[in-house]
Amino acid sequence: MSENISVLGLGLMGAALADSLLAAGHRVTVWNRTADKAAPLVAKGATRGVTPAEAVEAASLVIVCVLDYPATKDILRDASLDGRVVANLTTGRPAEAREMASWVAERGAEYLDGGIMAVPQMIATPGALILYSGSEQAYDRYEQAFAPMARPRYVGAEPGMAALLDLAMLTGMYGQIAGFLEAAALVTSAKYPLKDFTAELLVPWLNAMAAQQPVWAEKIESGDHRTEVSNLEVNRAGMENLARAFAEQGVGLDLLLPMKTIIDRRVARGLAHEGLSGLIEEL
Ligand code: FVH
Repeated sequence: MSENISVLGLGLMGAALADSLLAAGHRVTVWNRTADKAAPLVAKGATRGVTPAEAVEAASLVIVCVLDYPATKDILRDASLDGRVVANLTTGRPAEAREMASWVAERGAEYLDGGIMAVPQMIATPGALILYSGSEQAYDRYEQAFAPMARPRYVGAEPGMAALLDLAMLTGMYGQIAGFLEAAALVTSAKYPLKDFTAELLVPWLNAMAAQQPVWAEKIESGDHRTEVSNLEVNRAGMENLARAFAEQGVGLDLLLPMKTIIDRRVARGLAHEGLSGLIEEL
């Protein structure tokens, strides 16, 4: 079903979102602070809103994707939101999403907050995901309309949940990047070909380790950190070994040292029999 959708914010991400909605046959109105960024979309059939208020007026679903939440509010302040659904796909904190949900509700609209798990080039491809939280009624109404941008997934009525899960996924990513960079520094210090190491050894190993994470999640939820794999004493010795080997190779272990500190602390507390999942109790 073709919908009237407005997209406010045509940076790299907003433009990709608007483009995917146009390609799916929706009637799209666009607005951007720097007006000329709308031109390529207008050439493809989008309508240009001269002001944010005019763009909002044109649609029942208003998608916002700008730099931050203060910019989102600036844009929407003079628009008549009454009876509309605002889907704010701007990246922010859970507290900002909750505050924005109240602000939008005061203006008579339903609110969805979104976390985009994709870069602009991934929009409209199978790997892209957008998390939504907030009004379930609004999500059900527009789930089909969201689909061309990225696979939509509703994560609950609490408006801050999409932002929180977005941050959690980024946290996992940063941890993985930290591990990769340390591994790469060690490998290059020995002049071993990094591309071979990465593709042939590291990636399969990380995939096998990642497959264990649902088991860890179960342990964390149950609070039972006993392990049949390797306890904290084994990991303490392993980390000690790692730290010494890095020092001998002349490579810093700065990105991983906080983990070693926490393992040492937990072992010193008499919890050497637990597995690594128990480290969560220290956070
Ligand atoms: N690009 C990415 O890979 C990430 C992926 C995950 C989600 N993010 C978030 O998406 C939001 C927009 O990011 P973007 O990539 O589109 O960023 P830019 O290309 O830099 O465009 C920024 C747009 O925001 C407009 N803008 C900034 N400040 C204001 C303001 N005060 N009032 C109105 N609009 C404003 C800007 O307008 P202009 O500079 O073109 O006039 C662009 O439309 C962001 O939350 C990412 O974290 C993207």
